[in-house]
Formats: sequence, C-alpha cells, structure tokens
Amino acid sequence: MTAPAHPSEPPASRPLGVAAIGYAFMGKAHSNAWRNVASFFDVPAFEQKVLVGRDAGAVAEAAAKYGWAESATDWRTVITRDDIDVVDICAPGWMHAEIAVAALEAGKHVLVEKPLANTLAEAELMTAAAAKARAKGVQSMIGFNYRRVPALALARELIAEGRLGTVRHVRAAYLQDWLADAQAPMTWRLRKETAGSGALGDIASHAIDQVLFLLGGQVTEVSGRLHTFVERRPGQDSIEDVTVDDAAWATLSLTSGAIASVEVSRVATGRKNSLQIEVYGDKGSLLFDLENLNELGFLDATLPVREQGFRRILVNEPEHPYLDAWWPQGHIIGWEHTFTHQVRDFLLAIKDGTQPSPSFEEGLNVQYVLDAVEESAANKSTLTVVRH
Ligand code: SOE
Repeated sequence: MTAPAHPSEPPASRPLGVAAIGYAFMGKAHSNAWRNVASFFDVPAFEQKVLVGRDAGAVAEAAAKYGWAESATDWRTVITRDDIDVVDICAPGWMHAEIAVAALEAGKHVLVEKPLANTLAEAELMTAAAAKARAKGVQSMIGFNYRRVPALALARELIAEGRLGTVRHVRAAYLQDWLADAQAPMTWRLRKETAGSGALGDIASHAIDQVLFLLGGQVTEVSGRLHTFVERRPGQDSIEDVTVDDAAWATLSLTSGAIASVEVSRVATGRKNSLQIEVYGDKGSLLFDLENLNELGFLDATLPVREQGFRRILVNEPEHPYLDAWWPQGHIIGWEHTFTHQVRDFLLAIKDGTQPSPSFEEGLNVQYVLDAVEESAANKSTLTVVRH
C-alpha cells in the first residue's frame, strides 16, 4: 500500500473509515444518513467503522442497530486510530470543541452538529483549528442540515437568479412546543453549562443560518430579546432552575440592506417543528414551512397583477436539488433525507479536496450573531454591532 500524502488521506486501496460520536437523537439521524447515502448517491467508498458513546451497553446496541461495525466508549482512542479518516460529532454542544480540535489535529475530516459550540471562545478555537487543518487538506463542515432541504436549496437558486429582484426583508421563525408543558422535565438542553443557551443556540442558529444561506453577506447589527416562561422544572430528585431561554426574538440588518426578523420558541403550543421562512423582494416572494417540506410557495410579481398569487411548487422533480437520486416525481421525501444530503455533500468535498459548506467559519459567523443577540437582550439595547 502507498503511504498517505497527509494523515487524513486513506491509502488509495481502502475506503474512508468513519467514526461517529453520539448515538442519541442526532447520532441516530446521522447514522441513518451514513447507512443510506451510498444506496442513493454516487459517493466515495467508506465504511461505518465505529460508534462512540459513554454507556458501553447502550452504544453497542445502537451500533448494531444503525449499521456500525463496532462500538467504543473512549472517543480519544478512536480519533487517533489509523483506520479512521472521518469523525462525525453528534455529541452535545459542550463537547464539540474538545473533540473537534483533537480530531482535526489528528488529521481527521470533521463533521460537527450545530451549533458549532456553546461559547464564542470555543467556536473561535475550532475555526482556527479547522483553518490550520485545511492547509493540510483536512476538511471540516458544520451540520446545518436545513440547507439540504431541496425546497430551501431551490429558494436559494431562485434568489441568486434574481427571480425575487432585490430582497427587502425576510421572516424566519422556528417554532416548537416540546417545552410548552410546564411539567416537562429538565434536560441538558435547559442548563446553560451544558447547552450554552436555549431556543437561541438550538433553533435560532438554524434560522440565522438560513438567512445567511439564502441571502449571502453578513449580519452587521442586531437587536434581541430572550425570555424564559417556565423558570423551574422537575429534575430527577428536585425542582431545578431553568437557566436558558424558552424563546428568542431578533431583528438583523444585513450587508445587502435587507432586514430579517427571527422568532424562535420551544413553547409555541401546537407548533411541532415549524421552521418558517418568508422572503420578500421587489419582484417576488417565497414561502416555506418545514412541516410541509416538499413545498415552496412562489409569487412572481413580474406577472400581470390579475395572474399573480402564490403558487405551490411541489419540489419533488428530478430537476430539483438532490431529487434525481430519490424516487420518481411526487414520491415525497422527509426530514431524515436532509442528513443524507449533508453526508453526500461532505463526502464529495473530501473526495474533491474542496471546502464543504457550511464551513466552521460560516458556523462562527452564526455564533457571532447569537452572541450579539444575547448581548443586546442583556443590555436592553436597540442595536448591537455584530463582531466578525
Ligand atoms: C431540538 O429543538 C431539535 O432537535 C434541534 O436540536 C435540531 O437541530 C432541530 O433540527 C430539531 O429540533
């Protein structure tokens, strides 16, 4: 076998070895993507080598179920193994920085779940490590999976083609209700030390990333507000304080001149997983709701007024992004497919030696906006300048 040119490159004669860290909700979604991607997309050969988790019994069971050859409990040993080339981090945010930096330094390509990290300092550290690794041909990407919803990828194409003209404003809302019940128990997602923030980091990160994905450019100023409606929740042994926000609001000014409003909540009774995006330009508008993810509403304001009105595009034709690989037209896809598309794009970037998007830099940009929203909310300030 020929020696690899750099530590992350597998010998030409063997497939890429993949390790995933975490097997809960996101670990399951990512595992499903690794398991299915090669059945639908033409991707470089890889093997699902090892799934890592803290509970030996539970991770062994998950590994067997999700198609991993083995399981392990010590991520440090796994990320330095010679047969591992790719590390997929699905562990909670407080673990991202340590694992990602160590994996990049070991020369492994890294995919990390959003948000990039729980703190700005950690996100900056990860981004610096990613830049250093990239110089050696090691790729890294953050998992904002909603970029891979075909309807949203189509929305971006239509905006870039000028079909909306000049975009004036965007409304991005992400509404869930899994915390609407005041008796819903404490989880790591409700503690600042493990989650960093609440709805802000968890789901406003997706909404802000969408604004940047669709419009491009940067966010220059924000005004933000955070609120915790249920301040105490039942813990395992006692009632505990909730130390993160239940909901967040922000307005964002973009370099293009557009303004975006962001509204997120995990206590929006009746809203299950509703990421709503509305984009308004001087020549047209777009509407999207994740609860109907195969549809995009489009109004073409260049048509005679009597013919206008939102029309529903069923984004399910082979001509639409990602869809030539799936089923015949009209045979719709679901939430889990976005993770498969994500793994496909990541693998192709590794093969081509190109920087996959969203990069850690793009993740850090979102993080700067989240930080400015927190600062604005804490200072009750109308406009806070976003650092870059
Ligand atoms: C929980 O609010 C959550 O699972 C997020 O963490 C995910 O990123 C989002 O896709 C769905 O909701």
